[in-house]
Amino acid sequence: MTTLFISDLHLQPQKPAITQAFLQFMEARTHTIDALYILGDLFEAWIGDDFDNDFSHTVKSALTSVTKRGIPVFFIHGNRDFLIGEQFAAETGCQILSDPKRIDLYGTPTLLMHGDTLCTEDTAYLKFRQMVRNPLWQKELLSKSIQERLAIAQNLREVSKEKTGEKTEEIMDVTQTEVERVMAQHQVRRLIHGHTHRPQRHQLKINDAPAERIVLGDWGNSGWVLHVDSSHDELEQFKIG
Ligand code: LP5
Ligand code: MN
Repeated sequence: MTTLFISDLHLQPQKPAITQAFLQFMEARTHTIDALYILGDLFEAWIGDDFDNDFSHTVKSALTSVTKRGIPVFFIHGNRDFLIGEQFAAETGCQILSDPKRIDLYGTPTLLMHGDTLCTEDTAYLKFRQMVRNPLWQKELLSKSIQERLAIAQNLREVSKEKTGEKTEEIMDVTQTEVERVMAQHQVRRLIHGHTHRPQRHQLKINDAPAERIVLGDWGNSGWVLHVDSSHDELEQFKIG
């Protein structure tokens, strides 16, 4: 059987074709798999599990229908949906994993990450990340009203757009030495992550042995899914819309 990996769908009510592609993916592609891993940024923005609307309900139902069939769905937080919490997990049956997470994938130790922490030259972002991943900051934010949280999220997006416009592409990509450090630390020869929206399979060496970094793509005009089984793997791009 196969294990599937997706990330960076950035689901949002304003982009119904991508939501539709996700719903279809969940219905058509998850019947004969061992597990589905979602490596972050499933949502464009998530302001708390207590914010429910038709859109979030639809996405959650699609997840629930898969987990109810006994297919494990694992989730790693992204920088847009780090507020997904225990309530979401309980409602959908998804299991939230730490970042990084080392798994045994058909006998091959594999490291899973969202990918943002690999961008060590983006020091402004990492400082911001440290703030928003602090449980005390999150608790305080989650105690605010939905209206306030929506306004803060919108404000953060505007600041982020402005700041990313000022950063170079190199700063916003992974740092090779950090990739090698993390892979060596966790003793893996395979790393799978998203975040950078630069789908690619990179061959590298860890302690002189061949290794691979597989970068998942974001969903837009096309979607990306990595299939891994015991004998082969494929990073597939498919058309949306
Ligand atoms: O997201 P993307 O790809 O555009 O850019 C990311 C980094 N930006 C972010 C910020 C998010 O986009 C913000 C949206 C979050 C939505 C959910 C939030 C819910 C919480 C609030 C409601 C309860 O992750 C960007 C990286 C880029 O990836 C590439 O890796 O560079 O990093 C930044 O832009 C960060 C800036 O450099 C620093 C921003 C400092 C902002 C300080 C404002 C403090 C206001 C506090 C308000 C409470
Ligand atoms: Mn991201």
